[in-house]
Amino acid sequence: MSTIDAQDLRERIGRFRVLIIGRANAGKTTILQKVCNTADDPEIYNTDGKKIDDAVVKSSIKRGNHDIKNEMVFKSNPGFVFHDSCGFEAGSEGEFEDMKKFISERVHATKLEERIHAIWQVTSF
Ligand SMILES: Nc1nc2c(ncn2[C@@H]2O[C@H](COP(=O)(O)OP(=O)(O)O)[C@@H](O)[C@H]2O)c(=O)[nH]1
Ligand SMILES: [Mg+2]
Repeated sequence: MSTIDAQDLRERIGRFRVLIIGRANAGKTTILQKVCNTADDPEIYNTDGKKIDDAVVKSSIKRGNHDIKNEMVFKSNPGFVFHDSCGFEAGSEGEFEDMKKFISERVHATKLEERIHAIWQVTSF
């Protein structure tokens, strides 16, 4: 029987990738800031690894536009990558479909560094 060494696994996956889901304003960004022990806004990168300008991020959030494939990274915790989804709201079938597609593509991604390693659902009361 083979065992997988935790250190070896960490090296193989590169960064730990988490999809965070919940409604807009559920407190997703806030809770990620807490776990990353930072008050900074995350940096957003597209799938090509290109940083998206902060002003562009802000204006697309305002328009309710966002791409689940974009990567959120806090400078304080570069070993973690977060994907943001607010696909659980009534009337956002498009977002929900994007989320399902993203999950089905990424849970079994051949490239370990592209795989999502955890899904975190944030509910608010
Ligand atoms: N009362 C309360 N407000 C919170 C909590 N977490 C976040 N907020 C506030 O709710 C708003 C939305 O939070 P945000 O983290 O941006 O939510 P996101 O849209 O899910 O990323 C912000 O004004 C936060 O300050 C919480 O636990 N309690
Ligand atoms: Mg947010």
